Amino acid sequence: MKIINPKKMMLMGIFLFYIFPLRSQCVTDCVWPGDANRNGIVNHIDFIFAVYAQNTLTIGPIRPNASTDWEAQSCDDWSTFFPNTDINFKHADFDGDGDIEGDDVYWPENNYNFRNDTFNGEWGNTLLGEDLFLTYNNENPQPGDTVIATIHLGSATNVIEDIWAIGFTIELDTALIDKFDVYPNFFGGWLGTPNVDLGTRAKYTPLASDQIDFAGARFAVDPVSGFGPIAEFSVVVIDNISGFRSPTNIPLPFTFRNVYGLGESMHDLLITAMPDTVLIDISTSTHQIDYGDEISLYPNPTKDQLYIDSPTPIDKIEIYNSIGQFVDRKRVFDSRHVIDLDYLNTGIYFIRLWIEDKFVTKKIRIKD
Ligand SMILES: [Ca+2]
Ligand SMILES: [Ca+2]
Repeated sequence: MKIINPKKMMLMGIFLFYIFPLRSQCVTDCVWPGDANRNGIVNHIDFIFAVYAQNTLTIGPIRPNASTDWEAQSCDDWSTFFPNTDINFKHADFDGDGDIEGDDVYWPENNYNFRNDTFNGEWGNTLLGEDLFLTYNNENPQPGDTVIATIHLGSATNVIEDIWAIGFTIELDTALIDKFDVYPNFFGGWLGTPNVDLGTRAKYTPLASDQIDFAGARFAVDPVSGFGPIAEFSVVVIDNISGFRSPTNIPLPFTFRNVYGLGESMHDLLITAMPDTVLIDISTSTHQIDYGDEISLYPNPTKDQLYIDSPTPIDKIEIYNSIGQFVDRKRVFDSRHVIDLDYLNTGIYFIRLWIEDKFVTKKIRIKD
C-alpha cells in the first residue's frame, strides 16, 4: 500500500483551492446578481427594488470575489432590509462593491429573465379591476394593421392615490402578431418624466418570451396621485390569418400579470387590471356597415344599462365575450334603444349590431 506524503497532500490542496475558489460554496441567503428581491428570477420587479435601495444611499459590506455572473455568491448581511420583508439590501448590490448606484439599477439587464432553483413564483397580482386598462387606436384591426395600445393607470372616477412605483407584465398572443414588430414604451405620463424623476423599463425579448415587462419607479420614492396614460405598445397583426378559428373575427387578447404597485414603505397597493381584447376583422368589407362610426353606445363602461343610438333602425344585437364566444342575442326594432346588461359579469364584451345583412362590432366594458 502506497502512503501519500502529507506535505504533497497539502500542496495539492493549495493547488485545488486556486483552481476552484470558495466563492461558489455559498449555501444560505446567497446573492444572485440582479435578483434584488431574492425570488429566484431577474425581472422588472427587481428594477423597482434597486431604485428603492439606491434612494436610501445605504452602503454595506463589499461582496468578496464579487462577479456579475448568474451564480450564488456569499456576502455578509448589510444593516438594512427592505421594509416589511427579510430581504437584505445586499441582494440589490448587483456588482458587489458595497454601494447601490445606477449600475446596480440598470446593469442587471444582462441577467434578465435568468432563474435559479430557489424560484417559487413571480411577484405581483392578477386582481381583476379598473386600475390598469387599455385603449386602442383601432379596436377592429384587419390583417396587417398596426394596433397601438395605450396603458392607463387610473381614471377620472378612479384616481390612484400615493403610488411611487408600478410594475406589470402584458402577455401577447404571438401566433396572431409579428413577434419581431413589437414596440413598448413607458413614457411616464402623470407618474413622472423618464430619466428626470422617473426610472423606467419596458422589456420585450421576442425570442425568449411572449410578454412585455413594464416598470416605472420614481427616483425619490415620493408617492404621487393621479390618473391617465403611463405607457404604450404597438403590435402588427399578421397578414396570413385566413381560415383561423372563426369566420369573421378573431380575438387578439392582451392579459395583465405580475401587477405590483407600491406606496409608502414599499406597501403593496394591490393595483387591479382589466384583461382586454381587440377583434381582428377578417370578414370581407361588404359585410360591414360603412357608417359604423355614427352608431354610438353609452355609457361605456357601464354597470347595467347601455344606450344605443343609430342613424337607421337596428334589427338585432349580438353579445360576445372577451374571447369571442356568443353570449346573448336581442331583437331591436328601433334606432334608439336601451338594453339591460346587469346580468353580465365584469369584463370586456363585444356588441355586434345588425342592420339588414350588414353589421358593425363595438367593444364595451362592464364594471362592478
Ligand atoms: Ca427577482
Ligand atoms: Ca454596487
